[in-house]
Amino acid sequence: MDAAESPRVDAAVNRREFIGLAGGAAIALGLAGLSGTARAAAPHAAPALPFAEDALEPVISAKTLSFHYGKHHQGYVTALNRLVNDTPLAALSLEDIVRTTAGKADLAAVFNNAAQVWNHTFYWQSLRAPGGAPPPERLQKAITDSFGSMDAFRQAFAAAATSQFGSGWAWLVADQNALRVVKTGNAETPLTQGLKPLLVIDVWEHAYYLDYQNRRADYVMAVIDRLLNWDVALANLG
Ligand code: MN3
Repeated sequence: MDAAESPRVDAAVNRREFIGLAGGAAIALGLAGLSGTARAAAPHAAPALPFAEDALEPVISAKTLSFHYGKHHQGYVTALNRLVNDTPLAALSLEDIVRTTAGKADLAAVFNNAAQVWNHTFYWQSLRAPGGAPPPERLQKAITDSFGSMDAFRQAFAAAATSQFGSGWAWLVADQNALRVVKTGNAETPLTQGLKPLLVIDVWEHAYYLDYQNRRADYVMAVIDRLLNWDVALANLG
């Protein structure tokens, strides 16, 4: 345990007396892909990748996958477990930690690590081995109803992913009955914004720098055109 961090988190949590946690814990997950892992309490773990480390080549190399999953994702898991250990937050599921700590300055370290664990697990599930098959018909209709055409969606998603300044994420989300593209900075996640995430692209430099260096747009277009897991998006849409 990190002696410098845990007492501070513990004190912040105790001051709050966990008002509102019962409500947070009662929120249904609603996401097909994350239901098992996101509902488990500490110690948290990075779920196994849904594909082999070389399965996304040549769009994303095995070397990138190895570092991204094995070092970055795992690093957030390790930090999160250290931060919540011996605090009341240890009893909460990953998703409830994200919801409970969002927007609270004194719990920013917990939020950042918990949300990054959640976002990365969601990112792996958003991807599949290079393909190019169009979305299932129902999802295609939802996309064209909201964006006008598949190509307009593609352009909107790419624009969000390439225009996010600095580190962050580009998301396809369901907002009530419409689909939207949104971008979030650092660890921020639409999970806490009343939106239902369907797909995400990680645009932190660690996601593409070994393969694309500064060419984020090339990485983004390759992911959009070849790696998006439409079946998972449809399952998340529900
Ligand atoms: Mn990442």
